[in-house]
Amino acid sequence: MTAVNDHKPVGHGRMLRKEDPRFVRGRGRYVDDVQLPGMLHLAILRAPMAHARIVSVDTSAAEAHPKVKAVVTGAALAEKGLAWMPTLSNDVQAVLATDKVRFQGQEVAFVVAEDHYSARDALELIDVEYDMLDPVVNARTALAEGSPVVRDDLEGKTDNHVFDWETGDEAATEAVFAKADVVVTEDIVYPRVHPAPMETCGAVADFESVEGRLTLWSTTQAPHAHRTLYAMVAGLPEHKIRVISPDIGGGFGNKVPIYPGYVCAIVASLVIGKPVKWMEDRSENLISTGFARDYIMRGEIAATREGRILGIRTNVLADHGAFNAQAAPTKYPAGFFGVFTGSYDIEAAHAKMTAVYTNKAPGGVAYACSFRITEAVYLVERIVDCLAYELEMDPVDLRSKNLIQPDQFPYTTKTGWVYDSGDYEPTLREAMRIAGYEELRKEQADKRARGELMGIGVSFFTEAVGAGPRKNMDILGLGMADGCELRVHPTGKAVVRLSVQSQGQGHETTFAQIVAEEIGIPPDDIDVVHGDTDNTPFGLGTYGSRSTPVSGAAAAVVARKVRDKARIIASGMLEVSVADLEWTKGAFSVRGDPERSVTIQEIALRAHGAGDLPEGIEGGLEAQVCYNPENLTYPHGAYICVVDVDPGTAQVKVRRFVAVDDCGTRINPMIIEGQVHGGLTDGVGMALMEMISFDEDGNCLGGSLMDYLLPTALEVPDWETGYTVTPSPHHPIGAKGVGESATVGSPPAVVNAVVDALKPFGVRHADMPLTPSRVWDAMRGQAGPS
Ligand code: MCN
Ligand code: CUN
Repeated sequence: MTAVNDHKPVGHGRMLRKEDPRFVRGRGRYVDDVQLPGMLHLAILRAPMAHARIVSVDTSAAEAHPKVKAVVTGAALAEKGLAWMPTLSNDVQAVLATDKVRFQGQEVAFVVAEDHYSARDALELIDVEYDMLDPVVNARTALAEGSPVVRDDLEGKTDNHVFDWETGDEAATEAVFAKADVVVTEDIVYPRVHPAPMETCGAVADFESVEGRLTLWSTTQAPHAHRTLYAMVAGLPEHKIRVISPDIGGGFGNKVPIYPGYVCAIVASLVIGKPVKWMEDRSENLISTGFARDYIMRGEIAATREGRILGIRTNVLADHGAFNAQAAPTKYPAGFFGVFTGSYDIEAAHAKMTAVYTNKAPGGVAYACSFRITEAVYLVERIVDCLAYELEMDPVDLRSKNLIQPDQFPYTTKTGWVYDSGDYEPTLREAMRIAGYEELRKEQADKRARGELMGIGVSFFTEAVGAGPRKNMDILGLGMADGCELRVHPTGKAVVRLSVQSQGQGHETTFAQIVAEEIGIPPDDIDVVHGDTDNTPFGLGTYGSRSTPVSGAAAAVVARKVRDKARIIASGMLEVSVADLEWTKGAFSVRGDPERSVTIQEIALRAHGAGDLPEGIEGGLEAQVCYNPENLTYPHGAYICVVDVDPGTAQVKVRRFVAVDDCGTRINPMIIEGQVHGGLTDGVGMALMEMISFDEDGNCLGGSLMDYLLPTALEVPDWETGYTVTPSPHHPIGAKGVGESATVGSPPAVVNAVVDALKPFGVRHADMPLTPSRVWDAMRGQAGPS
């Protein structure tokens, strides 16, 4: 793939990642690489069952272990008022269980020892007596009469209800359904999955008791928000807390919440007065930290016989696990699920949701989800295919007929979302062109005639990324805006400080490119500082693909501010008025006399040097902003997947995958491509392999990477990518986010392809993950509820 701006000396373009030399040489510095003098190690005892009352905890044998420094139980934390912490969704979650355990893997006690192995060994010496309780495992029966109550800690709670939520117009939707020629209903499950980043979660807490300073290295996607929450919970003054998020080995949403382990490490360091490290292992990560999805959806679509979509409605049962710890803007209990009307211009829509507590790990909204848009896109893209099936229409034609048209933007959906910009049809056509769609359909027809199972799946998605604006988006009262600071040194090198934090997205490169484009200093001369609350401005962090839409905008705006100041200084240096200056990348020159010019580097030196500056101009060349976005940005994409299904083994092979993404102005095409490749791999994983499942006692069956299957290069094809560019009208450089697009858009394309392959068997829907056994059952008409 080539792009016009691929090889620019400064600014946007395909540029190798500045951070990679460090990573490929093993010089990344992750939380587990932090070693401090006298550091102790913390290990957590976890509940072996899903639901039980704690009768007693005997820690005496563990305390007697020669290398153990402390053993802490929920009861001990309760004495200090630290046994419970707030979640990101205004619920509370046990730091360590006091009354009962509510999911398998829940934190019950912790040990601090001189080394990691002794801490782990001592866990075995803790004797907990449990009184087993019936667990709530199936969300479908969680609200049934007589169901055990998971959250009896909440005052007056007598059932497992978390919240009800509704959007759209019920009556108007009912009316279009009543007049429709065709109504299609399908039950669609998006199973519980896990982000499973390569690096698990962990922290090193170092409390310095004389100055009362706490330094916390932690695997967090949102260091500033975490610091504020620690200040609010632990009562430490915020200016004495420093949260450092060093190199992060993948987040994918897993590292947005605050986990009990972080709090345990902080408490241990506060109490013992030494640095304490906690790193969870793989199983702990999979069974206890932020899960994703777990939506049981009934989708309904109404249309005319000609394939004009009139309305979409859905009823969702959301499994939130034992604590409502989902990360979503406070006013959005269902995240951004409201965009379930997708990319289509329809007459009415309505959604209803009920969320329930179950005896499963808490979390929700993780795994490249854009705050539940993954679920919404899966629902609409699956139900549209069900409609195509019933109408016997080509899924591309059906979509094409209903896409929002370019002149309708900004487009307000029937659930109140304002899509900023889009030009959908060319994106769909580009995907069809790359795929050779017509030929693929011919090939499929030939193969079907021979009894071979080939499927072609299409999805078209619109994403909503870049939360705020702060007036309607906040997390626990913290408005979703981002700060940025830019300082140009006397020699013309610069440092830009961000409030977002990269987990692998390449921010050290792309943010340097954004600034380079605006002020003409080469990206290699711009250092990007992030992930350290002491050295960066406040902001809400990296998730919901908000770094480019929010912080990227902040970086462009701050660079323009610096450039404005540079222009004034240049006017003094060239002795002309500001209006007579022209900006060509990297220098100001006199209009009509280009020989007379000063470079940004020369201006930087003058800004710091001897000699006069124009009146009213302070020395130095730096600026600071806090950017509050006007709206979300709405990237879109068209994906086409081709699969072959082995009729003998029901094995699915993804043969081809074409992804055409539109994320507005493209800052670094190589990085975008990498983001898309990763997201497509995630999508194939979820569609075919990944699921966190439980047995009827609530035991987690996916606690290792032997059971929780992740895709590798062997399971995925060579990705075929393309792009279109529809800039965001409200973003200073027209860029939209892209980090989650492919994870959001690809699962329906894969599932639609598999279902298409199974058309000869009369299959209209089958639930993810489409493992051979599920495909086999579907072929035999036995697909039961998942
Ligand atoms: N980019 C670009 N041009 C655009 C848009 C983005 O060049 N028009 C670049 C950005 O500059 C950035 C990258 O693409 O380097 C992703 O940008 P963006 O879409 O703004 O997303 P974020 O940086 O906010 O990353 C978050 C997003 C999320 S929410 C998840 S989940 C996810 C994802 O990123 N987690 C990831 N991609 C990941 N990639 C890696 N390697 N690791 C993760 O944990
Ligand atoms: Cu929802 S996963 Mo990303 O927003 O960190």
